Amino acid sequence: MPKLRLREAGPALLFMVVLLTLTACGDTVYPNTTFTRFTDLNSSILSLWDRLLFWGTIVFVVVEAALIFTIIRYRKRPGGPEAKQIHGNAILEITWTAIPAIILVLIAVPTVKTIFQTQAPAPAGALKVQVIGHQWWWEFRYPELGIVTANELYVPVGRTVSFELTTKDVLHSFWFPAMGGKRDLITNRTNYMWFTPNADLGTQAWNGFCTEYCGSSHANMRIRLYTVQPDEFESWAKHQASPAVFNPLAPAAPPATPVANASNRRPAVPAVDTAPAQPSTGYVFPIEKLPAHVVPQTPIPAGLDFDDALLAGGDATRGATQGFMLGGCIGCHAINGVPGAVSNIGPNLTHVASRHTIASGLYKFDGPTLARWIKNARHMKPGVIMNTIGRGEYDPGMKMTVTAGLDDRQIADVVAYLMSLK
Ligand code: HEC
Ligand SMILES: [Cu+2]
Repeated sequence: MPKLRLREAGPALLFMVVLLTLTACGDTVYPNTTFTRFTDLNSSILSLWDRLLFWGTIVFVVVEAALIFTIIRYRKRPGGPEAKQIHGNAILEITWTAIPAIILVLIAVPTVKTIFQTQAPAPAGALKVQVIGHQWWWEFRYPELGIVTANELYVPVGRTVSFELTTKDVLHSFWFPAMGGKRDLITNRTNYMWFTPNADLGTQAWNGFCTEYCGSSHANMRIRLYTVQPDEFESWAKHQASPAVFNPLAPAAPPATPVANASNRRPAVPAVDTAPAQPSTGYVFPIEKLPAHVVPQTPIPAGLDFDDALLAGGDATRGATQGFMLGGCIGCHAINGVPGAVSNIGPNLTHVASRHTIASGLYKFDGPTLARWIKNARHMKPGVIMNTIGRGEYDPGMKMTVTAGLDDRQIADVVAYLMSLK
């Protein structure tokens, strides 16, 4: 085998280094990167990271340079003299012990400081949000505001949000990379985390993820965050705290005016289209402002058919009074203002039509998707507690075909009802 000489290998090595460097270029944006300074939490973590990288780079360059220099300069040459035989060198040994010790102090002090800083209790006046993990979706409660919602989190910019993290079942982990470090949701324990989205962040949408393996749909347990302006948040919050907009099931109240707040009143005309007829009464993050990476791209799985023509004839009143009851939805879903609909086994549906996604960010919120979800949620998202409701559908959880359940027309009614819950 011919001997590889450095002079000959040089150009190839150089080429590889240049190629490696080039991979770092390009105008690719990484929307889910955590290397941002969009919150105080991320800023302090990033500052620490920068410092570690700085010292780490110096150590790497010095050590590698010394290594390469020694290898080349003192390599064995034909006919060269025998190397000098030595034993110990006090100065050298003290130096190479002292320098790492100093570097460790320079790393440890800011690390401990950052840990204390990010673990401290949230500052007074923070907005409290309870995050409850479920297999496989997120419940959000704003206890001071009387809001219970799911999977899409609204926070005002410039104000600290203080999260109280718990889980209904197994371990989960809560992470919006652009906003800061992740934190686990631990069974029988409450964890805390807080961050303040920068006041100049603007009205933007962000992705979040469950980052602790939690079962078959772990990868389908996503979250959206909307950082909005304080007045937008206030408008959203006020509406979210109100009972269902359309409520033919309200207990004995003046007919056709189910909502006490006049600003929320809408005529009791059922929405008959997949496109909701009524404008939203509170602020909702504008759908056209959603960047592509925040819009779910999951296709409906094959073999789940629904006659979309039926959606145009969906009757919201019938959906509320019949389908929603016959389908057993009331056993798992809360709708504020509907008697008996108080369960939190599934997401709170009071204002479900103000969300842009369903099933924990897995699918777009629209009529055809909702219809298929109701028909066979377990076919669309493996393992979900929500049973298959479409008559004649195979329920992959129960391993049997649904014989009771709802037919497509009844499902279209329920979809019309859900679409009216702005
Ligand atoms: C056995 C309990 C159960 C029943 C019954 C049930 N659901 Fe669900 N539903 C769930 C669970 C759990 C989820 C969350 C699934 C996930 O994303 O992992 C869910 C999710 C949903 C969603 C998506 C909500 C969101 O914001 O992501 C809609 C809409 C929905 N259900 C409607 C209905 C309707 C309509 C019925 C009745 C026809 C119904 N559900 C019956 C448990 C149930
Ligand atoms: Cu999870």
